[in-house]
Amino acid sequence: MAIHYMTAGDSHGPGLLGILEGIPSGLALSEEMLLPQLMRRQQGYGSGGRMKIEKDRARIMAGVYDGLTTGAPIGLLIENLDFANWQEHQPPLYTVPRPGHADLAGAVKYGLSHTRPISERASARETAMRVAVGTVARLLLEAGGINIYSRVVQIGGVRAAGRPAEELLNEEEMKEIHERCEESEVRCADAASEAQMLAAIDRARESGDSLGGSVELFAYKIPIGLGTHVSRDRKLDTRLAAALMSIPAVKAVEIGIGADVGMRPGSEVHDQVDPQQAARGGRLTNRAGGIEGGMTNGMPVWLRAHFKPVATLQKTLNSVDLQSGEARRARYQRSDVCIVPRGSSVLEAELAIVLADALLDMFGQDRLDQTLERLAAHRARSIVEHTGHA
Ligand code: EPS
Repeated sequence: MAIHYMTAGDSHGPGLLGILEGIPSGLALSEEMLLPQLMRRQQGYGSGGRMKIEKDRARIMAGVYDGLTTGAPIGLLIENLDFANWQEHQPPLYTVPRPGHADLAGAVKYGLSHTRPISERASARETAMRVAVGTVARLLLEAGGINIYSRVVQIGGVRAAGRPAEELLNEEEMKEIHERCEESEVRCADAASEAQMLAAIDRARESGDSLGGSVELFAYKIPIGLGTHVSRDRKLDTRLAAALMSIPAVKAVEIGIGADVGMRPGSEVHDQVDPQQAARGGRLTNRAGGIEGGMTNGMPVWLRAHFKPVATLQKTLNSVDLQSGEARRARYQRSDVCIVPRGSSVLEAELAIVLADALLDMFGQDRLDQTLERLAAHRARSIVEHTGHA
């Protein structure tokens, strides 16, 4: 597969490191271009006090010359501003793991009598670097005319009203929905649902609880054939599910109508082909989420991801002291009540990485101008022009 990336860094350490390999030469890239997405990740109703401390900015350490990528690995660095606050008073060493977090299994696995090294690395702080890396992938996709959008569709028990994702075939309509989401503190396009979501987060905060929820992701102008049916690890579904499930707190991913496929007959699941609708990708419906047989089919790609509530609750849960083995309540210091609104920018970043990866697999990854030429030529061919060679 064409690109891969790795991060290093702890939540309260000096900073986060990222290395992204495989981006072609010739993509315009600057620190300013990474900022808007990093800022989006820091916003959202239900965020904790830490987001008032951090002002995420990624420094470009390698892989860019004269404002253009060189084809070499791109090195990024985000400083943790909170690091300075812990220099005199180190945070306490917690010995009681939080249910729902990596604390307990990590302490047992790595032989630790306290959870700090585990909670530092399992922290969602790492997602700041994912967004920086994902923004590079996103800029590459945008150079090919491919844009990514998202909307929050559920927070706790509140499900948003609005057009079902399978009907959102038109990018202009999606743009409007996305813009309304950008104005909303919970990234929900429907005003009545938004008010209910805000109230649900307030109630959770007042009762010392936390809330999860669901986000829908969309990508338009996707060429036919990204991914492949030939091998399990190269199928696009495999790569999307793995990438989104790797985000902390994501517990389920659906592609297209997802779990609903088991409830509808085949005639109401599969998207019939209509050659007259070539301009709309050849289909009138998009229940498959733009992916069939591990490949994109030319329709918009859409997915749904589900976040669990954050594991750090003011209303602490029953646990065990790692040093005494006695029953104890989990610790609480500060936390987000709901990360779903800002989690959408992390989902978008991982979606961008997978789509950029598959795009470069198919159209080459040496230099961007060649990649885009091949993409344009592919798009210009009709189905018969593509298939008529053999
Ligand atoms: C996190 C706990 C909180 C979050 C953090 C993830 O940090 P702290 O313990 O410093 O209050 O704010 O997320 C971020 C720092 C971030 O940048 O998103 C956790 O335990 O996962």
